[in-house]
Amino acid sequence: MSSSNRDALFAEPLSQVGDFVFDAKVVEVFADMINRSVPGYQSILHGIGQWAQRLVQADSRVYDLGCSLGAASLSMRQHLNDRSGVEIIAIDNSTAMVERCRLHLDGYRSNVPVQVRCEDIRDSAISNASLVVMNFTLQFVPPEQRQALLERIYAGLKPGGAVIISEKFRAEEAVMDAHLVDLHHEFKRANGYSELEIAQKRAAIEHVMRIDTLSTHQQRLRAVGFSSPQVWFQCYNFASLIAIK
Ligand code: GEK
Repeated sequence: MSSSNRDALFAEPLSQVGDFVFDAKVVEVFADMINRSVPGYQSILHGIGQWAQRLVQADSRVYDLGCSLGAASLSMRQHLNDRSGVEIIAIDNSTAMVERCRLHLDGYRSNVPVQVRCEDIRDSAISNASLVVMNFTLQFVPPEQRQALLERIYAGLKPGGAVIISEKFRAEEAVMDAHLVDLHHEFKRANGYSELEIAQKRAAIEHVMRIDTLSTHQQRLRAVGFSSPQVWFQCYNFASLIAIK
């Protein structure tokens, strides 16, 4: 990776740390940022591909909501070459992300079509879906709007279809939560982030990324109709859940 694609957005002291936005500057460094910040990111992407291989039905749609540069779509596409009539719909509301995502996906050959849309996922139509993925996206939707979004996802899924939700989460117990947060910060330090970068990024993200506990996620999934939401991946305070309709 060239040094210009290395995430140094919070490396210098900022007089005022504004709210984090997914703009062109973030797009430039996004791959490095997410790999060095999210424990297990590559394992989750691989797992999403494996779930797609198991659960995606012929002649159905797959949604990648909050697709960023399309990493989850790419992983799923690699696992779906044998499936007929499948279309992936990748959606993000950052124009900078969507433009780069299209370029990124065009760089790989596949017989599975991917449509990239610039939309707010709270307004997106979801239908004939056999898999809906929100890989670290739901945490950016205002908490009071999360259930309505999941209701629409549930309604748009075919029987046997599934939703995958990966999130940073808050542990129920304060002491345990402090340990997990600290372990995550150790992970970031080990990946080369300074104390200043960790502190400034935390300040920038705290108003835009509002995290739930895992039991809140599971209760919400049950409330909209999913019967047995399951955590299939966890590393520190990052987890991925799957729920089948
Ligand atoms: C990956 N899934 O690499 N509508 C559409 N997009 C949104 C919305 C919204 N309401 N809110 C946030 N986003 C990706 C990583 S990043 C996670 C997902 C992170 C988009 C936002 O623009 C950004 O691209 C993405 O959700 C979140 O597998 O940066 O921590």
